[in-house]
Amino acid sequence: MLAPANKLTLYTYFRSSAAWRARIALNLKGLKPDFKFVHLLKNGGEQYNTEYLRLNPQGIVPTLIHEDHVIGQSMALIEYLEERWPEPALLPKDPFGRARVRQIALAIACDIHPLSNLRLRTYLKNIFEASDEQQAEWQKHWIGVGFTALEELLSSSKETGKYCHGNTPTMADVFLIPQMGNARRVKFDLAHYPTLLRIEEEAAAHPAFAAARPEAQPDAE
Ligand SMILES: N[C@@H](CCC(=O)N[C@@H](CS)C(=O)NCC(=O)O)C(=O)O
Repeated sequence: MLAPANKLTLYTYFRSSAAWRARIALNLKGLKPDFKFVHLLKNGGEQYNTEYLRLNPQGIVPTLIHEDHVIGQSMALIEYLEERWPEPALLPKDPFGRARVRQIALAIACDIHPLSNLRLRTYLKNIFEASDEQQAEWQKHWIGVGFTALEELLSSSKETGKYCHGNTPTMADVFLIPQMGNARRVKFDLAHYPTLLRIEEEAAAHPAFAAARPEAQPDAE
């Protein structure tokens, strides 16, 4: 089922990996939102505009609007899509499987991604005078800690298939692929993560993932 285009609006920024998650999930569900672009660097960061802060007081993207309801936080908005448009399912049916998929997604959303966020890097720079190289080292360190655990989790489980859980994309892949993109941006060495690389390659051939890539976005620079 497709939502009328004028009823779904996504506030996004091409480089944002959290918005990238939302774009993948929308594509997988066959939903076509209107895009509103929030440039995180221009004009002191458009996420800090009064108008945007009214929608998302955290000053972060993505934000989804549906039927006049405003939903922030990528996990919350993707779970919302899953509940409103259950097919194709991004969570398995069985409770253990659902927990495993959420475990993978949350390992990224809570324990890797926030440590690389723009405002955190800006703080490292402004308060601790961290250079660009030092900020990149910081990011690589925390990506390494998180990816080492994920590689172990995925490579040691029979539940892992072509994707993180089985042979079709789930919410775990929706979170993993953009984080792989972040890793590549800071030239993190992915050679030690064969399972993550294999899943990334699988997803790259899927149209919903391909269309969500930063470079495929209308606001890409
Ligand atoms: N936990 C949030 C994270 C959102 C987030 O951190 N978005 C970043 C871009 S990936 C952002 O808007 N950063 C703005 C800033 O740091 O100023 C979610 O999953 O939606």
